[in-house]
Amino acid sequence: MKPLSISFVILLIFGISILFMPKLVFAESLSSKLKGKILLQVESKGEAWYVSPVDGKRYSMGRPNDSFNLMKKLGIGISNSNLNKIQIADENLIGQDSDGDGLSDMAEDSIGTNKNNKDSDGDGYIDKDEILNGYNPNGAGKVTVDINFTKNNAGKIFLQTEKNGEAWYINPNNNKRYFLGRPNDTFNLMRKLGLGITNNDLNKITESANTTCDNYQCLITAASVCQPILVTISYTDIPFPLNPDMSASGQTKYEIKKASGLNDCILIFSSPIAVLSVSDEGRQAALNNGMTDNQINDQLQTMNNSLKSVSDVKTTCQSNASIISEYLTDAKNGNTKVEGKVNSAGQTTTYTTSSGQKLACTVTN
Ligand SMILES: [Ca+2]
Ligand SMILES: [Ca+2]
Ligand SMILES: [Ca+2]
Repeated sequence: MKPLSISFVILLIFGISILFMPKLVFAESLSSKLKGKILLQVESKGEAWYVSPVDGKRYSMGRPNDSFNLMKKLGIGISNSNLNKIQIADENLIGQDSDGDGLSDMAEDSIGTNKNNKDSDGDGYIDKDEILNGYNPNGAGKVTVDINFTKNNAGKIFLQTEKNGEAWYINPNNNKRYFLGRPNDTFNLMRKLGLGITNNDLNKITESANTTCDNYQCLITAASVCQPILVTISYTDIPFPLNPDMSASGQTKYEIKKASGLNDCILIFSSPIAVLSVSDEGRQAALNNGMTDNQINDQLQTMNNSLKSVSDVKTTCQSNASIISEYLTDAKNGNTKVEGKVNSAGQTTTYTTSSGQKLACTVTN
């Protein structure tokens, strides 16, 4: 057969890319159109999603506490002077209200008005009326709303770094900021502001790994259906095999991702980040042997530095969800078996699960 000419190959690649382009462009425009919005999965049980304006990915809102934590996690720090450029919405301002001006104590702490005085600046207009009508509740005149600043930040969640990290959501539909006071307020607000979306359209937006899980059980549950998730599992006081007076604490990060094809699920885990410590008895024994406290600390430091240098090596395993979840169950029970030997470069390790399934894992960095 005659070899294909380079120009023909380029033409072919170009032709193929044209074929796929409309779909890709559409998916991207849908995601960018929905940036910063809350979506409700109407064909399902009404699950709520937030499309981050930062990365364009969708984040599951979960239950009230999950959604509140998610907002805090995705929130971006902002100064009070910048936050004040955005009009406040009449939402989530109720709650315990010591002075009865219609603004909760929590909201007043955040906004900076006096929670024990209906009319903080004594001009005859109560705090809430001033705020909702664009007047400064703490002094004369109006508050200058900066609509360009607001639009540039539409859909974001801001955290007040100069206060106590209170969260505000900038609603792209009306360019107002919504106070995310208590976990239930956040959840109810998100449901109220949410737009219905079909499963088909929702699937065009990349799902972000969920990060609200921190134990093997929820990792295994997610893995069993290949639900994307990021999990950090911490451990403490694990005996150190080389020295009974020492113990290790630290964490391991796991990630589950979807892939296409037969082996359609990916597990990525990083080598544990471990920190060694010495027991009081161990320290006393070393002191009795003539070591000084400084020498003990230096030795610990040296050991921890060398541990640090091997941490964060990532291993990637691609298989089906049931094998991955079985492997994780074995790992949880301290029951993982390595099959045969690792390959010559030490890059691939094959594990055998308790039911005899094989899982090949590759070092990826
Ligand atoms: Ca009040
Ligand atoms: Ca007040
Ligand atoms: Ca006033």
